[in-house]
Amino acid sequence: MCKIENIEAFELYDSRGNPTVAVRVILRNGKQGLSIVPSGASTGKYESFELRDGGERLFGKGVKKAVDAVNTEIRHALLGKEANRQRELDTIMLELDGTENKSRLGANSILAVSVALAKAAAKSAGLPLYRYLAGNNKLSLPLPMMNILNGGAHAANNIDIQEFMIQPQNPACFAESMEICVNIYHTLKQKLKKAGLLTAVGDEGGFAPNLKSDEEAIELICEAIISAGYSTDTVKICLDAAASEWVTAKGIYHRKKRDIKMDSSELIAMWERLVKTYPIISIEDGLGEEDFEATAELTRKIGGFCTLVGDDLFVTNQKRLQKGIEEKAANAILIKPNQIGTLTETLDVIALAKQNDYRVIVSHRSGDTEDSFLADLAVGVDAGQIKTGAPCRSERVAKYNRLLIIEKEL
Ligand code: 2PG
Ligand code: MG
Repeated sequence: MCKIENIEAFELYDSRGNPTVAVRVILRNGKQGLSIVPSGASTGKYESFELRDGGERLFGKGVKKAVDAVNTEIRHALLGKEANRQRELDTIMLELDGTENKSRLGANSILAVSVALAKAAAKSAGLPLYRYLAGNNKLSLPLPMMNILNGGAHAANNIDIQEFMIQPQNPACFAESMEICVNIYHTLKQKLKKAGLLTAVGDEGGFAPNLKSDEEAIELICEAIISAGYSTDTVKICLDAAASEWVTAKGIYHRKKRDIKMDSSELIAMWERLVKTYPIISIEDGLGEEDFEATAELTRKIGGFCTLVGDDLFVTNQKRLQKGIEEKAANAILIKPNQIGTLTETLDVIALAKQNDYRVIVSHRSGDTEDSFLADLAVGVDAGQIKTGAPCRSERVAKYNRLLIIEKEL
């Protein structure tokens, strides 16, 4: 029906100008799927392996080896197979790689093939991608967590917290969420300008000014919400601390840009204070990726009313999420397909999260591409939430625009 005629990989570039893997899958019936994979900056230690060339070319970041892996071994193993047998094909690639973390063939090559297969198979079935991914399950448009102020590893400013996001509560539809967030984004820009602060943007399209403190960023956003005509009851704040970037030893944190040293209990106390002071409803990676214990403690303390998201903590990995479930660490998981490396494993970890009442947030990477696969994934798995940057920089807006188009179709 939809036998694979050819698979071709090549090198393209991501939003930071770094090389990345693109794969085109061509079926015998002429249908095609193209996937371009993203890449992180504040990557988790337990993510699957991103294969890069090293050496001098393109600062060592070339992906010719990953491209070769697709064009030789992977292609050879998959040609002639049915593209809609996603689990079977992903398993073939996993076995072919043969390592725990995909370090032989690279999670970047494997994921590009995995997603391109789904795209081609969806076309072959005459279905929009989100519908193909959903099967018979429910579809829904997600609530955005929109990152409008960047710090940490995503900006060269003096802010340690990586992401300051806004999220409308109970919007009528996705288009309304967009409108609200866009109004606040532009209002924040005007505010920064007026205050003589920089309005240049960071890697995810949020503004990246130097401020007196990380808390000032929260205050500015609250003011922007109100100046834009909304209230902090209807638009809330979400943070991604990416605290693994701050870890210097077990339980010891150094917020380098501000030169503030803390231990886990001081950090927990800081988050408790912030959620009591500001309209913050979600904190991602509030503690380091090794610190399940402290994350569980934070969850005990504020998890009843605050979403606590594991990103570097879980790395879209079933085993790590299972550990989190057992230890009651966090109550939500960030889903980044390239942290794990196949679509099948991504869908499996989402299923595990849902079975255990963990909230699901589908996420981009700080180095992303025009590929809007993520939008279809969020709708197709009924994720509930998506995090894909500011309404600025086309690699971010591509996902939001795709969601607007899907909403029209539905
Ligand atoms: C994160 C992500 C995406 P990166 O930490 O959640 O926002 O950043 O892709 O750099 O890991
Ligand atoms: Mg994160």
